[in-house]
Amino acid sequence: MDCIFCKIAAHDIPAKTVFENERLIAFHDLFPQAPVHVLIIPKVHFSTLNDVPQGESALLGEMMSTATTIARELGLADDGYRLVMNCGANGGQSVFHIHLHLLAGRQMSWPPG
Ligand code: DGP
Repeated sequence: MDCIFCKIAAHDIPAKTVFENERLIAFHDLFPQAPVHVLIIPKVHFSTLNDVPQGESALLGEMMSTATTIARELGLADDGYRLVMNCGANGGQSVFHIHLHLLAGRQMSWPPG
């Protein structure tokens, strides 16, 4: 499958990795939208949130809790940060391998664009 994030997960193409275990890998976004912009992805391929079966909900929870761990480790927890997962075309998703955005280092606005 020609998926850029599968290739990053397999270490076939480089990324600035900040966390890795058997199920997840997290790395800096190539086109950062904030001073800190990290992507947390599962190593297994799901194109969108719609494709994640209920039985895999623990994986989504682990992505979220890993984001909080990374935020703490990068010293972002006290000032705050934003976690975003875009789903599908209207959600603004451009890479079709699910990923959680961790954005920090500036004041976020609301509503998002
Ligand atoms: P989204 O629009 O929610 O699908 O976010 C995809 C993000 O992936 C976007 O912020 C840019 C980032 N991205 C795309 N290609 C690469 C890549 O090859 N390496 C890294 N590190 N990030 C990428």
